[in-house]
Amino acid sequence: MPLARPQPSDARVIAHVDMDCFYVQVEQRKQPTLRGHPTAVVQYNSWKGGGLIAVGYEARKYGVKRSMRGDEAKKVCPDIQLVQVPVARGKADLAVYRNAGSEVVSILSRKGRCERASIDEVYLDLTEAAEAMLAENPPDRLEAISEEALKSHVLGLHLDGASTRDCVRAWFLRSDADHRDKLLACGAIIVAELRHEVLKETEFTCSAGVAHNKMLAKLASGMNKPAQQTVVPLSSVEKLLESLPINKMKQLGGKLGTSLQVDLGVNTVGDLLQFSEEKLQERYGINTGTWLWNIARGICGEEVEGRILPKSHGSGKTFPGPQALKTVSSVQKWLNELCEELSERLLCDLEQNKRIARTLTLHASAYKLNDSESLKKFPSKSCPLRYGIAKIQEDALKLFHAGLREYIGIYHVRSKESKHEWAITGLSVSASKIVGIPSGTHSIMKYFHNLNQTSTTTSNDICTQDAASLSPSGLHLADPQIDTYEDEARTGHEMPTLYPVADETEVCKARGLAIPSLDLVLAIPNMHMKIMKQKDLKSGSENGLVSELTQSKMDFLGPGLKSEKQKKKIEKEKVTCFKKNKQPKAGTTLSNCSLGRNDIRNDAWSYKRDEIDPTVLNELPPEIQAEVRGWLHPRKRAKTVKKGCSIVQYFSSTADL
Ligand code: TTP
Repeated sequence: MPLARPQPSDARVIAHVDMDCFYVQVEQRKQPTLRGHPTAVVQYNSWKGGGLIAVGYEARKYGVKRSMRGDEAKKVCPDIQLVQVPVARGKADLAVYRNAGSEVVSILSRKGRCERASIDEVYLDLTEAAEAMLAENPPDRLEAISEEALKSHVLGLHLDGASTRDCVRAWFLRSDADHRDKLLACGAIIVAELRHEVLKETEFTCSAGVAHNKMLAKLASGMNKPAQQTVVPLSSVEKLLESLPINKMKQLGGKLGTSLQVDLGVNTVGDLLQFSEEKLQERYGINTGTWLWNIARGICGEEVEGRILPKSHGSGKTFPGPQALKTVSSVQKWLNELCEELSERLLCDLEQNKRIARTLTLHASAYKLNDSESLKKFPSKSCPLRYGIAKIQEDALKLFHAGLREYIGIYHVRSKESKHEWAITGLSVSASKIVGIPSGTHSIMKYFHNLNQTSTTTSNDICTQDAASLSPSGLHLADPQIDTYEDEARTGHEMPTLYPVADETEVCKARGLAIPSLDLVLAIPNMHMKIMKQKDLKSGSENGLVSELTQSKMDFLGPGLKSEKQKKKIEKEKVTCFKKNKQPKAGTTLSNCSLGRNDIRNDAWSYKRDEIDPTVLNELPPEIQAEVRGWLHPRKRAKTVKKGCSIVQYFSSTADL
């Protein structure tokens, strides 16, 4: 199906706001003596003066560029002040920049839906605010339009010999203007005001683009920098795109842009107009073809997502040249550092925003020594994220091993001679699929804190067993829990969840089960016992299961439950539970286990059934929903659970995929 075609007549007012040389401004605010001086921020790596990652506008005048190293920058601009990014754990610490970005976002989000697109840029949907202004206080009735708004660059404006300022003023005041232009004029006044507030409250300058869609707004915000804004009336779009080099368009800087140039001779966005939508679809697929056809006409239906918090958290480091990592232990050392930082940020997000992340991903860049195929990319790997520094570190290492096996091949990994066959030049861990914790689950906050304090002491849980099987000498090629990053979007579930992925999932992994709806396992503790029970009875290994579950559970719970007495109690409970269910049928209720009637007992804490987020259940097939609801509310249990539609089958059939 082609993408839904957005209407060019959509009279939306979208702004893209981008902080000017952001890291430099943050450093200049920290050290005001740097203001007005040519300044650049350099990476944490002093080789040749360090790589420049942000160059202030004063330094740009001398020809200093981001691609330079500090030494080179000093040659072209001897007065340049080089400031190193703050360092923590032997790597760049970007917290100060992230926090500064958040300050700006909180101001920009005052007038409409706000999407934080990166550390220093946001999209704003100002349609409602602009409509309201046009209805109540239109520009032609405004006594004075702010100086900042009058400095706007309005694309396609005819100057007619008058001063630019007068022409812009006339454009704002035109009473016969098209409704969409009037809305843009209101949007430009609002954005100028917001930028002024940002300057007043944070001392940061930013630039902006105001247009009818995200694509055009983004394009415009970079056209006049620093501290300026550019407006794109609909009538100027064709001319703007006509001569715009294809690689200036977001998403066309890479392979697609190169293919358009090489294969179709398309050099500007306007050149795309000569191709029919069918032709572009034939060549690049239905969605990409339609997207290209649309952008050639300045059409973009992408919504501004209401999201001021980051979509993911990441921590990474590069190891250029001789710093490349060549042993697993050196990789592990760095992974531990990166995971520690990631864990801190996750806990901070949890505490401040009550959000949890659900997917852990490892990315690495590498090269092979003595191998002609060394262009092969190190595959990114992901798995469900478990909270607690030690667990994140452990899982990240497993993901690394999984990636390494694929990168150099299992036999190479196993052979002793392969010791120095690879070198890692970059490592990063990220946490994504971040969701809010549903209200009414405050106890979870405490739970996470306890888990974090205790999990570092975990030493012999199921996960560790898996790590052994995943070690370079292991032969396990497939790990159902580990996905390639590319598959993440396809396999991920966006359901809210009550709990982080916990050790229970590791039990499933150890058993070779796929867990298609992990959230359900998490949202309804103990249900997994039933699932596992079914599987295990089939394979005739009940005892093994009980002990694995128990061990896993123990580690999940932390030292508070690690006394022998407590261990035995849990062991007994589980055995009782499973003995009572010797031949469980699909649909057997959890009340057969030693659970109370109104509270589902989890050994870490007790909670009310009402705390279970119903949206988790809504994601299941209807028959399964009925069954699960029956478990949660035994008296109201649906009588219509069909044979052959049990949760067990739902899981096991998918597990076979
Ligand atoms: P950008 O917005 O790309 O650039 P900038 O803000 O420095 O300058 P401009 O005014 O031209 O927008 O990047 C934002 C910040 O991200 C930048 O200040 C430093 C950081 N950054 C890196 O650390 N490495 C990079 O490769 C890039 C591109 C940016």
